Parts: sequence; structure tokens; C-alpha cells
Amino acid sequence: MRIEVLTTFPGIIEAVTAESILGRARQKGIVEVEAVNLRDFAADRHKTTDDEPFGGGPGMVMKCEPVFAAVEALTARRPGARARIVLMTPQGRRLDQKMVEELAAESYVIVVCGRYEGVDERIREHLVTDEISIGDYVLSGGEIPALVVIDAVARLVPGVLGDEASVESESFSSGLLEYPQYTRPADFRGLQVPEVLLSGNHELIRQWRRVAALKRTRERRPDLLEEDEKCN
Ligand code: 4FV
Repeated sequence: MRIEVLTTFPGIIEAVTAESILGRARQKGIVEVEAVNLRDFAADRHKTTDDEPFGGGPGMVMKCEPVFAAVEALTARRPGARARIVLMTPQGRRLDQKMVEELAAESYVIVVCGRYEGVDERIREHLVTDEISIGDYVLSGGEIPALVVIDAVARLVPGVLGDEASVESESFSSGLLEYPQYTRPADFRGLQVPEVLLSGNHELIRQWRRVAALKRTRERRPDLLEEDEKCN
């Protein structure tokens, strides 16, 4: 899988994607991540990527030309490769595990990181294939949302996680929140681990975990159960 990130702060993307699971996946060549500096596609010698909003108002808007020029140059490097052009924006489709699985099935994704008040509308209308929001709050840039998408997607790429089995049992993959987890010591300051988990009886453990996941989902995210019932 190849992910190119269009940003005016490539260092933010490089710093995070060089570490841990993502860093190893990049070293193993399982996932390619390239941070592309939008300024390199600005035509003027001041490398301007923003300008005042037509109609007035506060702040600046991300200009069309550098973004179109960058995406066209990047896709031209991979003739025949179909790219998903993803804009990170609070106005986008809310990111969820289903969407992460959809993106993880792609081979080539370009993520556009907005800055300032947002991007020129013609970028949304004529260039972008997907608009994604990570949540109903306003950040100073699209870089952190882009990293959320990259992390969530990359870990579904075969070979990135040590054992894929862990993905199946995770929250949302099963449509439920995850069951409570425990590890050594079995007794911490008198706080015990549920006996069944120390029993070695895998069928009993599986049942306990299912019941615990349902209970937690009913208490914290009943909306997921409706989803689940709707799907089943
Ligand atoms: C955001 C979000 C987000 C808005 C203006 C960047 C900022 C600036 N992106 N989910 N929430 N983006 O707040 O995706 O351009």
C-alpha cells in the first residue's frame, strides 16, 4: 500500500510515521508513506499556498493551484494506478472502522492536509474523491487527522501487525466494544483478575468475553448494538 501525504508540514508526518509499527512497516516495505511538501508545488517565489477569502472574512484559504499541481504530478508518477484522493476536513464523512477497512483495500491513497480556514471549494468539487472527518472539533491542520487515518489503515495491511488475529477481536471489528483485558499480576493491591480468565477453560473464557463485550457495549455504546441488529 502506498500513501502520499500532501502537507505544508511534512516533518509532522515523517516524525510520527517513522516510529513503532508504522516505522517497521515502512522499513519492511509493506506500507510506503511519503510526505510531500505542498510548497514545492507553489508557482511563486514565496511559495504561497494560501490567500484571503473572496467575499472577505477571517483567516486564509488554501489555494487551488499548488494542490492541483501536486496531485497531478504525484499521480503522473504512477500511470495506471487509481488513487483515492482524501481530504481531511470537519465537513467530511465520519471516519469509522468500516471506512478504514475500505481504504485498507486500496493500493494508492493521497491524503490532502488542509490548513488555515480550509481549502478552496474547487479542490473538493473537482479533485478530491473522499472527504473524511475524524470528529466534530476543529484542529489547526489536517496532519493529525491524516496520521489517524494512516495508523488505522496501515495496521490492517497484512504483515504490519505481528499477528493479524488481534485485529479480529478488536473493538468495532466485531461490531462490539472490546471485552476487559487483564495481565500479570493476578493480584494487584488486592484487586483480583476474574477467576474464569485463570481457568484455562477456553470455551468458558470465550463466553465470559462475549458477555462482557455485550455488557460494555450496551452500557457505553448502545448505538453500536442497533447497528449490529440492523446488520444481522
Ligand atoms: C479535521 C477534523 C480538522 C479544519 C481547518 C484543518 C482542520 C484546517 N480534519 N477531521 N476534525 N481540520 O479539524 O479532519 O484546515
